[in-house]
Amino acid sequence: MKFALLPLAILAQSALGCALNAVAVLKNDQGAHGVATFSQELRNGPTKIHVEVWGLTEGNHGIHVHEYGDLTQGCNSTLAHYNPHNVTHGGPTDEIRHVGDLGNIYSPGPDQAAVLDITADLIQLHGRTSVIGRGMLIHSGEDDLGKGGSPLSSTTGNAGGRFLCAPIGWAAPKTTPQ
Ligand SMILES: *[C@@H]1O[C@H](CO)[C@@H](O)[C@H](O)[C@H]1NC(C)=O
Ligand SMILES: *[C@@H]1O[C@H](CO)[C@@H](O)[C@H](O)[C@H]1NC(C)=O
Ligand SMILES: [Cu+2]
Ligand SMILES: [Zn+2]
Repeated sequence: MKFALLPLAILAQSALGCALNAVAVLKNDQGAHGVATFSQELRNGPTKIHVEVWGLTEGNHGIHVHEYGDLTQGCNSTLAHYNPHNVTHGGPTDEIRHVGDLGNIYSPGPDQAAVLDITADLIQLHGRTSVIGRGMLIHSGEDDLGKGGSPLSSTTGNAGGRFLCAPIGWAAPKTTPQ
């Protein structure tokens, strides 16, 4: 009788929102700052990402998960876009893209919040390709989504300098509905 209740308990738990959560707190020497939050309900399911950043110049800025959360050389030591399947760079909805390719975040100007809400089906908090411990990165320029025709298009989207970065760490479960 006791064991029969177990699946019910698991169901009840997921109904209460047993998502895995992660966060990256972004900050740089030029006064730009923001937060990226990640939430994944189901293993192999999509991850909801919410980013809010201040201090970006007006326009689009490339945003990616990079391979490492290592900031010993600033954003440089996060190395390349997280790419466990060794494919070419793309946009966030392209079939061929890096796991870390999230496209661009649009800023209305440095004194206003730049906001991005994206549901990313390759970004995992569970399992072997989890982004936990990797690097969240926002660039000075726009990601051409692999279509810019420059030599860098197929690797970085030619998104310019590395402006803001932070490691992605575990965050506590949320107790309120999302
Ligand atoms: C990061 O790389 C850029 C471009 O190569 C370089 O200008 C900059 O000095 C590097 N920053 C650090 C902290 O190593
Ligand atoms: C990744 O792909 C490139 C180009 O297709 C290839 O040269 C390289 O050997 C591959 N790397 C790994 C680790 O498979
Ligand atoms: Cu990047
Ligand atoms: Zn990429």
